[in-house]
Amino acid sequence: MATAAAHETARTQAYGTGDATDTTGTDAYETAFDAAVAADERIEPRDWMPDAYRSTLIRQIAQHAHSEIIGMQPEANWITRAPSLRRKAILMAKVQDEAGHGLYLYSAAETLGTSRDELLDKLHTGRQKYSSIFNYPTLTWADVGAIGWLVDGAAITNQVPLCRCSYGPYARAMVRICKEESFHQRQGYELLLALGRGTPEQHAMAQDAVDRWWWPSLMMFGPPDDESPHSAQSMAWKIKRHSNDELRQRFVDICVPQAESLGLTLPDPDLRWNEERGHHDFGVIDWAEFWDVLKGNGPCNEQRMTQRRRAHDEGAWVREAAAAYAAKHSGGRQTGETGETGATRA
Ligand code: BYC
Repeated sequence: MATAAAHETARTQAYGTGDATDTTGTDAYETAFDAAVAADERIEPRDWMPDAYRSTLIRQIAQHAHSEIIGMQPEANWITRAPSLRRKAILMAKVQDEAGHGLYLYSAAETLGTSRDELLDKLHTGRQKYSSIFNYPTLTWADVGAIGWLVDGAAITNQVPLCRCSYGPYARAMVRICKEESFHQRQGYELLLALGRGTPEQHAMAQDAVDRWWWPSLMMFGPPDDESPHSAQSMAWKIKRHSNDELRQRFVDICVPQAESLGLTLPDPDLRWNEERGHHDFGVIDWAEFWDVLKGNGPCNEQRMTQRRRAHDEGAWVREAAAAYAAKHSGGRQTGETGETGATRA
């Protein structure tokens, strides 16, 4: 690990002129970048960074942003049928939060030199992914609870370490997202607790939802470490702080006592405490199903993408109106024709 003083010298040499786009002296830039990562400092948008670091971040942040906005669909499915005004208000707030997370994340990706239009185009044309989890259907009201408890719980486990990601804008966006996800997780837990303590039918509905969401939630952490092409480099760059399998294990260990408190069982006959490892052993994940869902063959892939493209097309007038409004109020400071202001992309 570089000392802080060595890093400071390298950084001054590289960035001293303030012109990080200068292509001469790339070695010094690279040294400064490596030193900053080694010293656990944040890389900021104007800092020099390797092209592959930039493209890895764009890939991951875009996939994350897409997951947030596609993730609104399965839950929004239940807003009109929430069983009480209180539950409806909570669910609406949660779904709205997910839209907000998408906005923070698209903004973080834009600091890397891409645009939201470009990223959405890649999503709509299948060139970028979103999380596999949102290709499963929400069949009953209990699914809202299972998503909150398991899906948001998995998201928190994965995302808390991202608050320490080496790229500043992503790390900072994650702080607020994790706080909100924490609220989401608790509402799901509380919802399942109410159902679990309710009538036998309500308990059975909660159990059925957990049975269907458990394995897909474990898949959210990505493929096993030995089949994860990006993990090693992303961890070396401190984008990812833990491997997929480490986080998956952490999640299983968290969920087991919570399931007991809920009075629900996790659908895995191989799940048991391993004294030697200090962790729970768990059964084999169906990776063929995971890769199949990624290829577009999950139960809801087509429905999610059709709905996303339709929402985008139907929102065109909002984007146009916002662009016209921004142009009108820019007082000649911008032409408005590219639509490249925050206000133009509502
Ligand atoms: N689904 O080398 P790997 C949420 C892809 S929660 C789909 O391990 P990486 C929310 C991966 O992209 C969900 N694709 O990749 C919660 C790569 O494909 P490409 C979103 C997956 O990036 C509640 C290939 O498989 N969270 O937002 O090092 C309500 C090889 O994988 C999945 C995030 O995105 C998957 N489950 O690690 C609403 C968190 N897993 O790109 C919303 C940030 C892997 O080469 N992301 N792939 O074509 C991450 O932490 C990492 O990107 C991952 C994957 C751990 C997911």
